Amino acid sequence: VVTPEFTRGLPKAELHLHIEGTLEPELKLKLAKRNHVDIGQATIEDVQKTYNYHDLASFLAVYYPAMNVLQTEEDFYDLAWAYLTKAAANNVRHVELFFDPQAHTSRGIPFEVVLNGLYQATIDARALNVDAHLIMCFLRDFSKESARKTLQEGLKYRDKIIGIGLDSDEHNNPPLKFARQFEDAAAAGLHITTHCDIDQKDSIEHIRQALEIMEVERLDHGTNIVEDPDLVELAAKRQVGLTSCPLSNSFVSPEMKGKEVIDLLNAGVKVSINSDDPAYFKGYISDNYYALAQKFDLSQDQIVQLAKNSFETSWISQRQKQLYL
Ligand code: ES4
Ligand code: ZN
Repeated sequence: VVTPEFTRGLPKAELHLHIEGTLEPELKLKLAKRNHVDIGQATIEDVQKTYNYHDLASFLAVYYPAMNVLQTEEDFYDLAWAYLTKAAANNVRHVELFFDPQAHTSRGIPFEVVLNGLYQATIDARALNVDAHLIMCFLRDFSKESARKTLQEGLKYRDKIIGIGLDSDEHNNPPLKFARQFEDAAAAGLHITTHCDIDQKDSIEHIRQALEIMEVERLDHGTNIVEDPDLVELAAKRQVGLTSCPLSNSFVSPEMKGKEVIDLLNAGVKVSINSDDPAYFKGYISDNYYALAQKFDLSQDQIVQLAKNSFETSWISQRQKQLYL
């Protein structure tokens, strides 16, 4: 049987984690005080009371304003360090974490303040036996001109970034809007992935664009792909990684897309389990594995396969992968 101890002890990679989504109420209050930012909440209970969301838009409306407390390089370091110590405690050996530069540059925080703080934490994480890397995301509800400028900034720090992602509000913001920026990023040797959030208006069309036209290496969420057998076959053939996040899904879909995850496992698609925004969705990565195992009665073998998939679809070298597999 699958126990919480089993899901915690299993060596795993985390591939879908927004570092801003790891901001716990306690650190939020501490940084608000340190930076003299009035967030309108004084206690942990006050903060938690604002956590009302039932869809992507209502979640993002809580999520972005909270980032105002992040001001200095030290703040970004502290945020990432807090997550990385939790990752180590969950036996996460490898993490590729998302950050949203535009969520900070758009409110006057310099790009390098964000990057330097986060990057230093990834260096220091080696002491925790966690191999950590940064994926820079474009906010898809911002213009492609803004994404172009953000990519230009990011390329100044090419060696500190492993890849490019696409997140935020998907409604009327298809992956193809950023085809040019993804092409340029790939040409610079960056890996590429995109969110295809669950049950969006044009889920299948967005997944199709991402796989057939932009040739991304992973889909973040992406589990609606089961509605199109041809796309499932393509994802299996190309070994595309699908990064599913059960507890995040549970806020908008009671079955957490568990049936889809099992179908994808059975179809040979490299699906993995991740935590998305753990401070907001009530659980870190081991909790996500456990919640899914409980609800769908998964076997230890299925859990091990999901963890294997996380290493296989990670962006570490082939030689490094063999250490884990
Ligand atoms: C996100 Cl669940 C989700 N979807 C899209 N963008 C995001 N950013 C943080 N969490
Ligand atoms: Zn996400």
